[in-house]
Amino acid sequence: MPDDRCKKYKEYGHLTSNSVLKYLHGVIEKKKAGYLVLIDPDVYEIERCANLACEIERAGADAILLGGSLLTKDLHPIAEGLKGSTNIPIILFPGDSMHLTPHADAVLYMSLISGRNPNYLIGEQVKAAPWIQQYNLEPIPTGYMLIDGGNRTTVEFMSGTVPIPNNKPDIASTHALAAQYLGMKMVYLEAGSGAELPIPDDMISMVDSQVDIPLIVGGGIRSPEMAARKVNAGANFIVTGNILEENCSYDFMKQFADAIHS
Ligand code: 1GP
Repeated sequence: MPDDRCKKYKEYGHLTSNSVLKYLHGVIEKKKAGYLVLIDPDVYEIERCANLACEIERAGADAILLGGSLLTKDLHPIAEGLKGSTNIPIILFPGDSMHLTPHADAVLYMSLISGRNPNYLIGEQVKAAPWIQQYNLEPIPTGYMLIDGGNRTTVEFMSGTVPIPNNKPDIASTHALAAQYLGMKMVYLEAGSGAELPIPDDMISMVDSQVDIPLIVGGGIRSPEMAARKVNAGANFIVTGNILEENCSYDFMKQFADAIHS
């Protein structure tokens, strides 16, 4: 059963426009930076989704990202459970073109621009396009960049791409600039879920200085203090996934939200 306390959050009507991208820009304007909680559908039980979404919203997160590199469960009921109990956007974060559901508001329409695998540059996007249209999802064109996080991650293995070395901020920033010139609306600097090393601050700063589009940073962010440092370096959105799988308490999520928003 969903937590009753969520009803009051429904009434706030955070989504005043139909555009999730506009909403995300509004978050940056109002709060400087936003907090995105990543839910890996393979990790959470369906029964927990309603309460979990409610807790994430109450804790102050700005949106829920739903997805992962690998999907072994039925995404539809999980997304439906989350969406039915929160008023913050559910944004799909798909590992490939099969990871889509109509029970979401938007999808990060990503091209893995750090790699040279045509399937993740354009192949999966072509396969996904008719389903995004049919499901009436808002696509948010995103330049997705994998950066070496010190260990091999699922996304590296599944995509068959080589990450950008984490001591090469110039390579990252030129990729981000290319993403902006190609018309992408966001850049995602990804160290990989469970990365030993998060995206370095100097890389975030250099990318931030090069592009005007919002910068999402995720992978290996384990503490509110670390999240705040990434915001100070120039991140517009912080993603946490793994660490909440170990401790998804309201208090811990709130600490992240507060650190990111302040
Ligand atoms: C992974 O960036 C996200 O795609 C989040 O990473 O699970 O390490 O927080 P973590």
